[in-house]
Amino acid sequence: MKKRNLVKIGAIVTGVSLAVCGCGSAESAGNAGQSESQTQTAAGETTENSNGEMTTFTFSKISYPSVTLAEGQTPDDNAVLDYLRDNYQVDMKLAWQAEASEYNNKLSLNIASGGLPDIFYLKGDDYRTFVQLAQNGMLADLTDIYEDNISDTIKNIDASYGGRNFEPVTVDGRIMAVPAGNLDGQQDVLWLRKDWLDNLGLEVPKTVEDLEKVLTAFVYDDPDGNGIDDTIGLTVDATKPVGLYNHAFGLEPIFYSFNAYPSYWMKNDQGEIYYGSTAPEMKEALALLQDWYKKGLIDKQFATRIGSGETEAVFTSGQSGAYFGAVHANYVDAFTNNPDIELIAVNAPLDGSGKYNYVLPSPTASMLCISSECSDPAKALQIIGIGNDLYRGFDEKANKIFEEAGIAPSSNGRRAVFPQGAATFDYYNIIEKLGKAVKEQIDTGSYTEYDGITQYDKDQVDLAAGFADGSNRTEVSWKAYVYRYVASEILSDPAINPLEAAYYYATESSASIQSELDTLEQEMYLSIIIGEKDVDYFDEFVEKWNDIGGSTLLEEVKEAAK
Ligand SMILES: [Ca+2]
Repeated sequence: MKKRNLVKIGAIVTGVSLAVCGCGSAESAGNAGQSESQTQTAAGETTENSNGEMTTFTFSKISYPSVTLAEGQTPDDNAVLDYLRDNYQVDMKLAWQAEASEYNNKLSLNIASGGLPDIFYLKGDDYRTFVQLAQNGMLADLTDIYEDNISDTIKNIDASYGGRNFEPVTVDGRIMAVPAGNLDGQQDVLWLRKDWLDNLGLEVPKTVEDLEKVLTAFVYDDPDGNGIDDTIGLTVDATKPVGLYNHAFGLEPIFYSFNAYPSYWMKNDQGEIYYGSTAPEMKEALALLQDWYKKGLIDKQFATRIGSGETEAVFTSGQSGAYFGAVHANYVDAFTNNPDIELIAVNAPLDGSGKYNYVLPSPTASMLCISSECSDPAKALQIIGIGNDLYRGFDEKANKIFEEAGIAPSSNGRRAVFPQGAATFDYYNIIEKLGKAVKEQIDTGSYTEYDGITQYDKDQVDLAAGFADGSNRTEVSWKAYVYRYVASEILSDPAINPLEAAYYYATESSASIQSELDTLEQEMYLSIIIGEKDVDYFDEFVEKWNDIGGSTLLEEVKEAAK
């Protein structure tokens, strides 16, 4: 193992701050206009080594055991790898793969035994490992080669993040990985049965009080009109009542409407970092939820529904009228069970000043790292860009070959055989962007193609439009319609107020303390909401949280975020 001087975490964060303020190299890396004459990396154009020789890169990726591959296609021998070899003189050899749940462990073992693959995937939740690899000189420094070698597609995508995606991969001022950013537009929204609102003559709720009225009517006024007292208000996930960004069946938006930001490291008006779940604002939201539960507005059985799919079934079976989830969190079973179902997505409840608050996601979902032992990091960057263009379907010739080989156009079908696997690159605001195209198509009969639009995006427009005009009423087209038309539209609502957390990553003690803290916290939510404990138990929770390691984490986060 090559070792450089160990850089202290403070130094890393200095690099991070540089990227944030735009004075670091991240800014120029995100600027597509600065590309100089470079090896053309757009798919479909052959690049050759100056010596015409084959380059070999080993790689590791997530595996997809649930995907059935066509005969003759395996993760380490398939039409994609053949295409890369034949057209780009790169022999991609699968060093190892592991299921998502096992990937971090396998990577740790790989690091311990030495010999990292040339190109390897690293999950966003394994950020500490990335920092340690970068500090120990085990990653190729991409700072000076990124701009000239990454594809134009990824450059354009980078630009959409305004440098945000480079923040975590910039260590000590140097770019140490290719970031695959987390998309905006996946925050929780309120999903409601529009047909129930209409049946009862109710208005779309805006405030907490409005929502309480709607839930009360959903429970007590027979919204499904069958004369039986058989409906449920809000569906909640008992295994995790409160989660982070893009968490279905949680209660996050209720807390956000009280300006409480559970599970995030936030900064107060005095510039001090605190843990959102321990802030005094939490109590008001907890008191409200306890009251709602007592009044029967939250599913009375929710605490017992801990089996797989049980919570979702409460909504899809037609019993419940409301839940929180991202714009994509709609479930085809709801349509299968009731083809007449009508849903709407709403930015509610609003806070006291009319804002719909949410906390932005961690800037990086995952990354592709290049080992410092890699023989040609510049070429590795090129192949990452080429792989992405192929993955996104920008090369007609390749598409035909992949289709003939039976490589599914679906995400997981592709991820199973593409070397980049789960690392996907897309525009920061792609969900809103695609939603606008779908709206334009449905409202006017045509739409303007945006730069970098993929076949998948075009298919979504067609599916949603097909559902809207009645020519294609299937589960798949219903899903596209509800997600891309009904829900995505509210992402442009001016009431939306995205907030940045003060810090998104694990620190030194996270591995040993975090899970115990999380359990304590989730139990607190459950016991207070169902009234097993008084709201004042919250104060006891805060004390306990600090005692069993929360205060240590807070100090580490304050240090890391300096
Ligand atoms: Ca009923």
